[in-house]
Amino acid sequence: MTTLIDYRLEGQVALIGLARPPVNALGQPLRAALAEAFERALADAQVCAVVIHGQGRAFSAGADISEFGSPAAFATPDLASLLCRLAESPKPLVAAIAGTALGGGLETALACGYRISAANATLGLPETRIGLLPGAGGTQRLPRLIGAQAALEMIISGEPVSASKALALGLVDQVVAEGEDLLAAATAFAAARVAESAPAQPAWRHADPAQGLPSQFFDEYAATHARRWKGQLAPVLALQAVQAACSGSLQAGLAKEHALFAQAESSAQSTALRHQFFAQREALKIPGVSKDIALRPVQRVAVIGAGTMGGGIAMNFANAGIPVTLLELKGEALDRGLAQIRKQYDSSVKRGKLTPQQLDARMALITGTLEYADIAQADLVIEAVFERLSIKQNVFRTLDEVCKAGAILATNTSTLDVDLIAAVTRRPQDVIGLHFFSPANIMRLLEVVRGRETSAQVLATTLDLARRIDKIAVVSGVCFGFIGNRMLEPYAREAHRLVLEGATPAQVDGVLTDLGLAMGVLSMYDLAGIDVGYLVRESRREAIAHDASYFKLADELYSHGHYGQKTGRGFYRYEGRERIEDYEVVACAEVLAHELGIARRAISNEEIHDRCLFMLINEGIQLLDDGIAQRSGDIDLVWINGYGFPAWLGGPLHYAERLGLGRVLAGIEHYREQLGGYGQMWFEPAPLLQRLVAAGHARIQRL
Ligand code: T1G
Repeated sequence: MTTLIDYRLEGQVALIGLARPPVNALGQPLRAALAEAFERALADAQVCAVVIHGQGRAFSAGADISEFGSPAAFATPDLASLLCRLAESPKPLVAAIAGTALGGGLETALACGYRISAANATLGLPETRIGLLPGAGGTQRLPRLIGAQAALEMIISGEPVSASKALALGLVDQVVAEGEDLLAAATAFAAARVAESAPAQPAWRHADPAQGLPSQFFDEYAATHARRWKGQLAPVLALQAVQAACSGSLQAGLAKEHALFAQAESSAQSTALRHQFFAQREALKIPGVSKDIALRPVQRVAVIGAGTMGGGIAMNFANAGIPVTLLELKGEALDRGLAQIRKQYDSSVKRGKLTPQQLDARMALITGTLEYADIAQADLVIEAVFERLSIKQNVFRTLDEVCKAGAILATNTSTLDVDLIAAVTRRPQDVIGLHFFSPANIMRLLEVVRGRETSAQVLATTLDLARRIDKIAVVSGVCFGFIGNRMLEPYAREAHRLVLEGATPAQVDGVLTDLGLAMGVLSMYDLAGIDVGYLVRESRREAIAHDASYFKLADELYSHGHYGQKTGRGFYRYEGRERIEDYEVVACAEVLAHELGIARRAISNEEIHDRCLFMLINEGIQLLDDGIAQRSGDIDLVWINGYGFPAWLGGPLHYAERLGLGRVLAGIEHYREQLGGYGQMWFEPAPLLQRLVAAGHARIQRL
């Protein structure tokens, strides 16, 4: 028997333990070992029942995602066929689920006649999150076990359910209380089935999974969710698979599932989403920093500044059960900040996202103060005051005086130089940037900005803390705008300039939202505030003074007090939440273009796509070459989780690889020639892009 399976007998029951750390991913070697152990149990006359369980922290996290896109994914024994073999077992099979049973892991449990779960286990079919659908019988067996509607919800949402919910659904037969021995309970359950001559496979509870559902159920479900699925393939295919479970035999349904799964697995969307899955885990690996490095304990946090950002940041810690002290200079600002936090929690309660008890518990974790002395014992302090260097430096001088030795001092700056902030303290090794994205309690992205002197321990501690508060952390070096906002500059420059050259804001934004972005960049400026953009530009006017023509329209809107949604007018007019094209903006662009000597013309959607996206991509490649970003996947994560870039395109750099790096370079060189002086000034291909194309590389990497 291989080391991948722990096989032993308990009386007449064979125990098959999946033992492939860390999560019993069902790669080909584990599949083969499971098949061998199963056949051994079947052949042993002494064995009357079988329990399958997982060693370590998971029953099984499903198929080995790294196999997809290669023949290994379907290498014999493929999971679907193996599970059909298990499902035909003449001896009762019991799945003993501890930790997590996800994807093919849950499908393995579904192929067993019975399922016993630990009370704190979670069970789910998250395949749509990586552009797939359950491909080993889940879309056929789950509906027959819990009904088509409940099965569809689990499969389309990808959301795991708790053991108690699974029991209520009929997904598991028994839940074993915490502290009780799951394996012993499962073994006893199996022996009891034998004693009562129970069938190896009980009859399906929902032999007709759609019974009781309206005839148009699936069409109505698709119509209801079409907008949210915008452009995504996996949910559509998953729905077709579940529909097949309601209109034919299990065998026919399995064949249909297999065909749909093959379509999903070979799709560019699934490739992109699987890239994102691994990129999220790679981002936490820091070259030169051991994953076993000792971390500093972070049990108490303080936030300086109770404004929108400070309040949102504080909520992250309360949500994770970490006490947080919110410090302000003035009482009314503090009261306003605390009231805003409570208001946000209240709305979560109204939406059913939070219970009143949870609201009270979270508010109890947030303490307001006007005294720096009250944060002297904090393990981590996050500064979130006005975005001006001198103001932040004063705060850090105070923190340096007040805070205990070893406290981590973080700045939430979005553009300022973290090294200049660290330099005013006597402990630059304890200073780091933690750039939260607004709204800070919602957006999952956290740019962790590593200063020149930030210690490895401080960096590793903040990355671990990011995980605790459910943020997707990406490490950035120090430069203007770090990774996200630095790439936003050229991307937004092209959008603004294109409006001067003849496109309308709606046309520019439409190209970007048609690609899948959550918002077009001009709508995004209207949301963030044209005044905010203006003030950031003002803070670095000398850096862009040589040609700020592209922002003249935004400056003009600012001068008229048109700040965007907050004033009801910006690049668009706003009536309530409705965004309406404003032809006065176009007229203003015409006047400015004339003054700037910019010839106006009809602009194609292709030109908008190429200029905005290629400049975004080019800056990302430059960031990689500069060492500000560690790897291209990090850059993709920033734009997916901070700027609404479609995850099913994998992020801007993964998208560039799909377009072809040669096409991106050719496009940049084309506009460099086509756009005269403006093109010469701004369409400078990143040297790394040129080197990658010259060397024939299809993947973006440092050379
Ligand atoms: N395949 C390959 N590697 C996996 C994996 C998987 N399914 N799950 C985790 N890993 C690796 C991960 O990359 C990391 O590696 C390490 O394990 C620890 O993971 C046929 C088609 C289970 C909740 O989508 O959600 O089944 O970085 O850091 O935070 O129908 O892992 O250490 O080198 O995430 O404790 C469906 C994916 C697959 C579940 C644990 N299953 N995994 O979280 O640890 S498709 C999933 C997770 C499928 C079938 C279909 C989480 C977790 P490294 P981790 P964690």
